[in-house]
Amino acid sequence: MKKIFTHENNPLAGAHRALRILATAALANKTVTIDPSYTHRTTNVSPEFREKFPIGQAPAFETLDGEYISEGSAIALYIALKSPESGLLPSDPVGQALVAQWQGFIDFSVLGNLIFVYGSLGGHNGEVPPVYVQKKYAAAVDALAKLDVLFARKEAQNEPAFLIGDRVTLADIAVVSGLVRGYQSLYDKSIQEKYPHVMKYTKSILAIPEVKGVYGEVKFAEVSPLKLV
Ligand SMILES: N[C@@H](CCC(=O)N[C@@H](CS)C(=O)NCC(=O)O)C(=O)O
Repeated sequence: MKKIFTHENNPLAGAHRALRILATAALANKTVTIDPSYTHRTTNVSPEFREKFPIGQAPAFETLDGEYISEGSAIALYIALKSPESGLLPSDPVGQALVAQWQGFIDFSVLGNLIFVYGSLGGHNGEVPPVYVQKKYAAAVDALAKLDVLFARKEAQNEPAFLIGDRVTLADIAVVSGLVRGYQSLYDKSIQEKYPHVMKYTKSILAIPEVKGVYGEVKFAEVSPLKLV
């Protein structure tokens, strides 16, 4: 039905953005294909690509009607909007604003920090003072801790373990896609044990058949390459 351009079709290489889109599509009952001709830093710097996608980043998404969308969160939103019957987007303004809230939270407070740390560990950020890398890591863990408090409270009050209302929404898919990126490495066993409620929530979303069909068995990290000080 529609296709994405992405270099992130390998979950081991940190495919959180593509996986968020594919899991949304699975729940929305829409077929989205990954364009195999995409080559990162070749395709996305070409004039033809830039004309369609001025941001020049992956993932990028082309609809069947020839519309072009960048940013993983915007692409997932589009797919959810095209499937109102899926319930992925709440119908009320507050619910829709909360989806934006959770997408922003995971993109900036979790992924922004995690990706900076991964980039620094991989030597991609130049000379970064270790104390600054630590600060970013601590911020990513702090975001996880906040989610843990939320899900502990929901459990104590017998509320459903979803971010919005009593069913899975795009907010859950977005947040879990970012958390998985953390659980694959920096959110290691010691952190998983310290924040069990958000871990349980993540596993429950990953167990939804459509989501599992996209993610398969997620491998949770045992030991982080960085210690929290
Ligand atoms: N906020 C964007 C970030 C996308 C992004 O940073 N993409 C990187 C690859 S992971 C990219 O395409 N960078 C351009 C390049 O490396 O040429 C999203 O969530 O989709």
